[in-house]
Amino acid sequence: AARYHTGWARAWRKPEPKRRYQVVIVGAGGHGLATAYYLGKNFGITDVAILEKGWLGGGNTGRNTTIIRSNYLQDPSAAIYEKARSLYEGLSQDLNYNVMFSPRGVMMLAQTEHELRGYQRTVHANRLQGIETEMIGPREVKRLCPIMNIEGPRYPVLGALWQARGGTARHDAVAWGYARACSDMGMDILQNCEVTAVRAEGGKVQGVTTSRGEIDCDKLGIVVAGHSGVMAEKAGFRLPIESVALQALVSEPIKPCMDVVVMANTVHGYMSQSDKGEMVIGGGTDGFVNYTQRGSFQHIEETVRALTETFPMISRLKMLRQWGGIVDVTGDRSPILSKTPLENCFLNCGWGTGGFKAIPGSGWGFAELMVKGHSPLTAEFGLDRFREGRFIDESVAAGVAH
Ligand code: FAD
Ligand code: PYC
Repeated sequence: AARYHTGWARAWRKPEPKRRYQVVIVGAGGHGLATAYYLGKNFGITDVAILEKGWLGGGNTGRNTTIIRSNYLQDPSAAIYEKARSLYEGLSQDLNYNVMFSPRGVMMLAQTEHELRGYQRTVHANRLQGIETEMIGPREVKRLCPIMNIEGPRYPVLGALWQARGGTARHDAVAWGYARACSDMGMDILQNCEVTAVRAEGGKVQGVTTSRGEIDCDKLGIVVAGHSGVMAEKAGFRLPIESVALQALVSEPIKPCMDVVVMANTVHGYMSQSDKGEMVIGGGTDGFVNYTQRGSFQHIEETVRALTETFPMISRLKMLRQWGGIVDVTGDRSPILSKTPLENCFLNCGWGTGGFKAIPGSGWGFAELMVKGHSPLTAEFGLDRFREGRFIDESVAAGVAH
């Protein structure tokens, strides 16, 4: 009999937990795995365990709509998102794993005068930051995306913030590529391993208690996105974070009809087309704190209504699947990459609705922070900013999902 798809080597090992590691990372999403990868690649630290309560990439990393861009307003954000975007460009080669990075261009539609002025300001800021973005007019919008209705009915398209080098990547592949590379370096990825307590002595982290036993470590990195508040409580401190559901849906696959990513923040929806042909659609967060990986029904209706205005041709498409993720949102819509009140315990969270695009840059900077105690990429994103009122306001860049 023919033997198809048998005898494949595992992409990553399935080890038993050791009693002690130099570094333990909690959370095998993109950010946790990238942190581990750059600990190994940039600093030669490979005595690392990545603990995951479910399956790796099963959190927001495997649930997001994969938009990659770096058109943020403030300098510290532009620096980390652009570092990430530029690392994405070479990531398939770096990991020897096809992450299907597709720099197809991302446009954020301006449909009010206020939005137009906001994006013009972003373009000026991006120019000073060395990030290539531009304002384009309605005619160019229509040329780049012929299926769009630029005339209304409620809000005509006045222009768009365009980043030609933005795009998408395959979300699972990003997690899988980092995971394989970490495993190849000798790191242990421990799935079905939930951290239930953080152990400390004299204000210093000692290790964690998990569903697979006690694990000690010199340094602990907490990278659990929507569960950051829960984990922080276990470590003995509180976070200025709200966890809310953000959802997405995909249509039946159709022939290629759209080769750019479009975000329509005023009407509150965004869309791109996957390589399979499905229209990938998303909208805003639920307006209340929750931990469901579903999202509420009214958002599906609102989002689809918004997008049928912008793209009338999707009105006859069948929607195939809908899902949600729990995103960790801060008041200034910027992430937290920080030391914590517990010595040798570090925190990477608050990426909210926009952290997929940041994975390589975040991992790069957070690994440096964990090793050296500081990193130019993470310096402004400490927890202290909330005490000092030094916010990094990215509410415009966070855009459609808020
Ligand atoms: P996750 O991938 O969620 O990883 C955290 C992991 O921690 C999880 O696997 C979880 O199981 C694990 N964990 C939690 N608690 C414990 C515990 N106690 N013990 C062990 N493990 C634990 N971003 C963009 O840039 N572009 C987009 O287009 C975009 N679209 C989105 C659309 C949706 C519907 C959603 C939900 C999010 C979207 N995002 C987008 C945001 C992006 O997905 C997240 O910011 C990013 O994936 C966060 O990655 P992470 O690695 O921090 O988190
Ligand atoms: O950060 O670009 C983004 C995004 C779009 C939809 C959800 N997040």
